[in-house]
Amino acid sequence: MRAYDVIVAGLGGMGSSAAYHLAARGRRVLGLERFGPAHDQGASHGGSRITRQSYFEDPAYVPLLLRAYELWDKLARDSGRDLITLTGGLMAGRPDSVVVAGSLRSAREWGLPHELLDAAEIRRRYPLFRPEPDEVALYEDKAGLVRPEATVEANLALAAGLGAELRFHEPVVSWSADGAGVAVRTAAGTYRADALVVCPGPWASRLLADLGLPLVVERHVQFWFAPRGGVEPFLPARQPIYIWEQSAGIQVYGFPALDGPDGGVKVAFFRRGEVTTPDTIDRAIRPREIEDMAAHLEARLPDAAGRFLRAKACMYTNTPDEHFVIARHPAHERVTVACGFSGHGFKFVPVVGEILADLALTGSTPHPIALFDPARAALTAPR
Ligand code: PYC
Repeated sequence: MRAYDVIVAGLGGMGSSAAYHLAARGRRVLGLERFGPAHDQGASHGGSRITRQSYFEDPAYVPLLLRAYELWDKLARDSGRDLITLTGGLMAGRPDSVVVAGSLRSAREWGLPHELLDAAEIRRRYPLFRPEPDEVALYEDKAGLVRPEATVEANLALAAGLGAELRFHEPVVSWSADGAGVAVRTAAGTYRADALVVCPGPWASRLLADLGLPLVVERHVQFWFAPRGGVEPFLPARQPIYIWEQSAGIQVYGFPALDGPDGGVKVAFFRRGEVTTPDTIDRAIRPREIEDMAAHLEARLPDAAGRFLRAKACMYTNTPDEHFVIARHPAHERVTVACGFSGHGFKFVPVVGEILADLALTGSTPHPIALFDPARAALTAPR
């Protein structure tokens, strides 16, 4: 059997990017994926994902975002695909909400261009939105959206063009590592390589069970509605992406109309998932869920609350602190792991691929990834 330098287990957003970066560094790469290319069974589908730089989750993400933006442009150029669109973004809520206060903190700490809009100014610039009188928004023009399926396809095509062998519909059953290398078993056989990168998405608890990470998989729903008066006011030139923290901590996010007059606008609740597993997730959409979202739109973005078009379930893999896990495996220096992206990882895909290639090939990375340590207190504290 052919020998590989690195095996990448899981070819969603992060794994496809790792495969591309490793192949671009001249390594013999084998990529293994349980479904087909750019599938809709995990966390890398739905046509759009938010990107932004004034990062409310933690200012430590900002340098990674700055590098990610460079790599998004490069990936789009190298693949000839339309992968990133900057529409500007509104991070809205009360001044002390996580979304507004956290975004402002990152913007100030890193000197990122931004504006703070009060409710009257939000209404004046973006009359589609109905903020409460005491709500405000941080606006940043570097926010926008990235295209998950096209990104995975671009990474896979570039990796394959550089000689990576990509095998689909071949789930990894188990892996082992010792001083001599790694062995990865699938239903079709056992593959050997010098190193392994594990990007399992929601299947992390199975493929990385030995790490004992307290990961929780959640089912989330993305909805598309036809705007009442047509898509014109919702086109990307007029409508920014937004994350809006409303009363009781509910966060809603949404996109402009991306896919022509019949594509509708996409909206979703951010931190309002239902605990599930990749084997048991209910992919059917319940009438109650559609009614809930329609009622939310009616109150806050009424022109978007036209006909329900479609909805799609996807999965988040959450860590307790909602920060990622990216590291060399603590017990196996030939194994690198990336998981727990907690519903906000896709915008980092190109830089995570770069980091995983660094870790797999040299054991370290110049990127600041201390926040993603699997040994951090939030992941190891008794619960
Ligand atoms: O990835 O930035 C993000 C995001 C916000 C809401 C849902 N995802």
